[in-house]
Amino acid sequence: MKQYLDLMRHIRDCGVSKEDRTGTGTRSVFGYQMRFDLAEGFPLVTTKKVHLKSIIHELLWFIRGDTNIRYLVQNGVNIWNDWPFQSWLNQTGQADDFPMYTPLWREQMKVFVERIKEDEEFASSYGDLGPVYGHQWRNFEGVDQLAQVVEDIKANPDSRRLLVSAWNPKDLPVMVKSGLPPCHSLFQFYVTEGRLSCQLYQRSADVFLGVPFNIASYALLTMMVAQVTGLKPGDFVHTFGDAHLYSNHLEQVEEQLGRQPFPLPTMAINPDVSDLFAFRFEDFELQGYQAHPHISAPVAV
Ligand code: THF
Repeated sequence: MKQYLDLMRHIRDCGVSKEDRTGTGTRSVFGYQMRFDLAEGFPLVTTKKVHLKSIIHELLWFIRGDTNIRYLVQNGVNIWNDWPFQSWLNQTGQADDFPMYTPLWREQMKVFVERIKEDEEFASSYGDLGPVYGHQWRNFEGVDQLAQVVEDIKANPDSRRLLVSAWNPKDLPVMVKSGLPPCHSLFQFYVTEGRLSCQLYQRSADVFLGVPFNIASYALLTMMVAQVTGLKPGDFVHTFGDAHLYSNHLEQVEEQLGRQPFPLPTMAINPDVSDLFAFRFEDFELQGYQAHPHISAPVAV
């Protein structure tokens, strides 16, 4: 995963300081590209331990077309909680009592998450992120783009139109209200010599926290789509718009840049699954993952 360390180093050394929506402040570059040959191993960052379980559940959640955090929290995945939690605080007039990131705020988050798990009605009122990834992949103005692209890859592998867009201008106002407009906005498949490659255009990237998740997630999606279309996984190409390091992640970045990467792990996928929509968590097994200790950092909301 030299590619990932190179990206962090590039932003640290060549990035300019830029204010952002969250008020945190960033160092940022515009335009960058990384490439991972999936035959060389599964591209999971090794210079800090990355929680693959969250990544797999999040991807299965996208593929289901689900947009409610209930499935995630019921499976112990907490990466999407900050947004609906903060919006519940705002809507119910509690925001002033629980200032963001304070211990009190964290305690109240637990209360919120428990209610999402236990109370289905509460979850449907306050756990939905709006028409985010899952919705756009499976139901973009009525179009099931994911099912369609799998059929298109099988029927016409030479096609140059194998795209899925999560960027739906019509839905942007609602997405802004309930969460975020999609950061990983568009992806395209490409087939040659029996290999399936995938390129992602990510308009905005939180390089320390989000990007290790994004790389692993799209690498896994590429392997899954390859399996169900009878192809071998090719390259995952990761293209960025605004790639940034939040100013409150810079110490963690230095620590990580001082570490030596380990050899990549491999990902074994149950070979019996031939339908993209039939994968379950148990169908994936990461083998030989050796990683440096986890480094934690706050997520900017
Ligand atoms: N917003 C911001 N500011 N950063 C992001 O990375 C991000 N995402 C998604 C949507 N908005 C974003 C959400 N994805 C973590 C990881 C991915 C996320 C959000 C949060 C995170 O906190 N990771 C910790 C904990 C891991 C865990 O709980 O399993 C980590 O240390 O990796 C980018 O798509």
